[in-house]
Amino acid sequence: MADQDFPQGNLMAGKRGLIMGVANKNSIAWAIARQLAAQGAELAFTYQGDALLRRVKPLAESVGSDILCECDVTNDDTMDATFATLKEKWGKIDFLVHAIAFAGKDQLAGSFIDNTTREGFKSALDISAYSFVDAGRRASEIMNDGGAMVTLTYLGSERVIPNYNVMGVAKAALEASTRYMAADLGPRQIRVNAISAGPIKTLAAAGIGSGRHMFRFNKAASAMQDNTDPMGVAGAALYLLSDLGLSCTGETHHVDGGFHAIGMPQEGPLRESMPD
Ligand code: NAD
Ligand code: 0WE
Repeated sequence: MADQDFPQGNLMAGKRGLIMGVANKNSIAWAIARQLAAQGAELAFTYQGDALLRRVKPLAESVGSDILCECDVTNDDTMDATFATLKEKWGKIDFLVHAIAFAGKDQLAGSFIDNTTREGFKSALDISAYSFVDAGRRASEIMNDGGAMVTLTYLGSERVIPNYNVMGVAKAALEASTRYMAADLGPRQIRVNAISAGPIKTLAAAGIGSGRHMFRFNKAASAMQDNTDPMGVAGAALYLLSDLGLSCTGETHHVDGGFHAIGMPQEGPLRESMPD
């Protein structure tokens, strides 16, 4: 049933959960879904709108999932319906994967101070940060004690990344929300963590102005001198969502080839990729 490229196991046997944020086969949420399915998890998926159903349906079917809910996180009716469906079909769930972010294109270029509008700020924070609080609360209401939640974040929350702008502010709010959620749900042994992934070629990373420069710079300046492999992100999600992750909560775990750990990169690779 599960994909060939992830070895089979039983770390998630008997666990059921919701995956939010698959758009296509390159989505980080899809790598996570395949990894969890390979370990015996039963999955349900949300998709953002009719346009994406065509892509998400075959993916869901390929891991044996028949629960597919349309869900726009800015629309309470679709959020209500998604969690009502899970309650009706399964009763209880064991985990939640949140891999959703959006800011208006006009908010992701040039000067942060000049280009960030009130509406742009509100919408980015609503879709990219509040949605985890909202989905997390709804999920917690039907989650078995001992369950877990994971969201995806990016270094732009901690450091300035050109053009990431209001998304960096949203990711800072998302990481702080992760800690507050962890505190609230800790007494029920529900763990809440974030994975801070390095740049990965997905729909959300496509078409960003400085894309080529960013991937080359990340490769050259990371400890491992390579770009981030979504398989590593999926492995981290498996750890955090399975019982391997016991006692780990409120954490932001970097999976970025060590980019975040480097203060100043070695001279060689950086100079070769960026000649004077
Ligand atoms: P992706 O485009 O495959 O996934 C983004 C998802 O967000 C899509 O499925 C889209 O439908 C969904 N989405 C956006 N607005 C929504 C809304 N209003 N309601 C419901 N869903 C909505 O790209 P991805 O890179 O896999 O992104 C997943 C997560 O990973 C995001 O939170 C992103 O910030 C994070 N992340 C990505 C990278 C990267 O370089 N690709 C690095 C670190 C973190
Ligand atoms: O979180 C992200 C991207 C999220 C994202 C992407 C888009 C593109 C299309 C949010 N909103 C939109 N809005 C759109 O209209 N990443 C971590 C990937 C990413 O995006 C960047 C990055 C990186 C890395 C944007 C600028 C600079 C670096």
